Amino acid sequence: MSKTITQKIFEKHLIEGKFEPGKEIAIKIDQTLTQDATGTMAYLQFEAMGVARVKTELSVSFVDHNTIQIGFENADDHRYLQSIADRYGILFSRAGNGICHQVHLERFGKPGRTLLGSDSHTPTAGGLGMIGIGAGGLDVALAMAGEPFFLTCPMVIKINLKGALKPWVSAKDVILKVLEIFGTSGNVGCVLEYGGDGVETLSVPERATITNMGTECGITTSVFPSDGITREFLKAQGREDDWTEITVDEDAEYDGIVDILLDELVPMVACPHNPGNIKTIKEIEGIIVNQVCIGSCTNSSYKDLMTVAGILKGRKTHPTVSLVISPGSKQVLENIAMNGALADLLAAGARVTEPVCGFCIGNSQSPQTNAVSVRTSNRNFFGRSGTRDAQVYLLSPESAAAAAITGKMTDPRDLGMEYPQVQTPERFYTDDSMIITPSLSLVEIYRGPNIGEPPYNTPIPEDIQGIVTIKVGDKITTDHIIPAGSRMKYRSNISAYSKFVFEIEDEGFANRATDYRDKGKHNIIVAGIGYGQGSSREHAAICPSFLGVKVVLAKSFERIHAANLINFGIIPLTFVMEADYEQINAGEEVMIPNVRELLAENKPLIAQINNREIAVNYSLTDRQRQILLAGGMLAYIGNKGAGG
Ligand code: MIC
Ligand code: SF4
Repeated sequence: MSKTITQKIFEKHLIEGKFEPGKEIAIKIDQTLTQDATGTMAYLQFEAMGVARVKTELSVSFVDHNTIQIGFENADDHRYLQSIADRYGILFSRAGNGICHQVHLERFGKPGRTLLGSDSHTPTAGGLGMIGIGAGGLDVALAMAGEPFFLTCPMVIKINLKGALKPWVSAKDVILKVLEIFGTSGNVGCVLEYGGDGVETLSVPERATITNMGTECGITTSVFPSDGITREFLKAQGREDDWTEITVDEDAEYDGIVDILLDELVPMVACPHNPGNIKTIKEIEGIIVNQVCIGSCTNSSYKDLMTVAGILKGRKTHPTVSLVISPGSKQVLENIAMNGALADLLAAGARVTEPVCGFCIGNSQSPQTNAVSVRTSNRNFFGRSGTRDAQVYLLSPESAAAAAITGKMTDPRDLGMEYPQVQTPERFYTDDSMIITPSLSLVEIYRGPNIGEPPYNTPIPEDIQGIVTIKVGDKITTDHIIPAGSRMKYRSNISAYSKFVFEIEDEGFANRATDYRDKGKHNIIVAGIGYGQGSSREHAAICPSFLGVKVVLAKSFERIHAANLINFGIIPLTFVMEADYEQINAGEEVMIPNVRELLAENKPLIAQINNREIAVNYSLTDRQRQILLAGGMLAYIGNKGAGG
């Protein structure tokens, strides 16, 4: 039978179930990655599993998010992570070595393998022909302990790329087009598999831009074939031996096919405050721009920065624009330093930062009040830049460089210059000295005062006797639930971090929830469609669970967040009739009787609100119901034993 690339890789890794879309399957994970902001919690949970060393082929711990180091917290976290890596057999990519996804692509990714990462942009690895999936830290910890990863077997949709991109139009415009077609919700359980003659016109980092930002569609992952271009990339990294060919079989059947004509694409932009809010640059031309940020795991490759350097060479940044450039990795920075392009960027007035997430996560370079900030990153959620009223637009490096020069939104085709065609070196300068190999000795684990305890919840009670502590609308992201930016340094300290839950939506939430919890009431969150979009941060479940949230009742959930809620003992319930969302208000008392019993028997639930009754639903596997009943994954595996 003819097979898609997705099916081939999944089938090679199946541990439970069959490749039948919609059914639960379990797959073997070959590689894992963590980053520091989700990593500390992942490793605290890994330690609690009592496993002597990681059981994967390769596990890497990156430090790239919390590197600002105002106060001791970040540095203490880094040291904790380094000691854990050394002891348990994990490679440690030090702060300054680069953004996890870019470095993983350059140094570790292998076609045909599976990668589970505690970061939602782990699908970046799909640019190399891998299945890269984002998950909560606890699921990644389980994979490191040798446990399979459970997920719903995805449908596979082919994105048929035809032709070739015109000058000034680039990979970012392709993924912005995909976002225009698919939007940011309603795509749970799909893989986007790229094919067509246009694929061979795109290099691996360009493919990785596309698979990276595919995350914003809310899909399981995206994948490209592994072909001659993949081989060339790995050769330039000195890793040709890691290459294997993976292509789709002729006549393979897809669950859907969408054509994209590359020749017809034009420079695009995602407008505030959602990556699915797509226009062409021409439609918003002339808007005055205050800040331009180039970098992030979406667009910070050698090719991206060389293109920007080519555009800026001999020109100056507009006097009212602050131009920030964050290279994706030390490798990219070193290569552009050696060939002189870095000097061109500096001469143009760029503020070049160390290779980290930085501006993208809003923990530095927040723009001025009311600013228009244009960025090459992947998320423009409300408040994420660190400046509440900033208007953030997402676009390609070419369009960002054009705005840096003119001070306004500009279609780069109108710059009146020749497009700088970048030649990628046959062999990059590479130096892995910032990646530390573990000694596996019984080093003492360093625990500064910022390192807390692994989070446990209590089992699901007999009845939910609660109160609607907050009612929110559609497309609430994990950035709305628990902000990153300046608050992110508390990632290892749940009681401190929990004070900021829903800070952006409702500053009184945390106090109210604490008060209700202490009075013995269960907190309930009511939400619209696509609840929990965006980041994989499990803190968006852990912190509410710490505040006594037992139920989220929403119109629909995004995949990673729903899994995180279950892992931390919060029941994700949906409305049987979506219109009932209107029947329930913040501050109302809610009773859901016999939850424990009915959940155990997989029977429907009824929520009683004053004199009204609302039918609520859940779609949980046996395993997920057992996890909830136990009070979350740590309690569940405590009973069952992990990695044994
Ligand atoms: C993000 O881009 O939102 C993050 C920060 O990388 C998150 C992870 C986190 O919150 O630590 C993600 O994408 O998963
Ligand atoms: Fe870092 Fe931004 Fe990428 Fe998240 S999206 S991993 S914060 S660069």
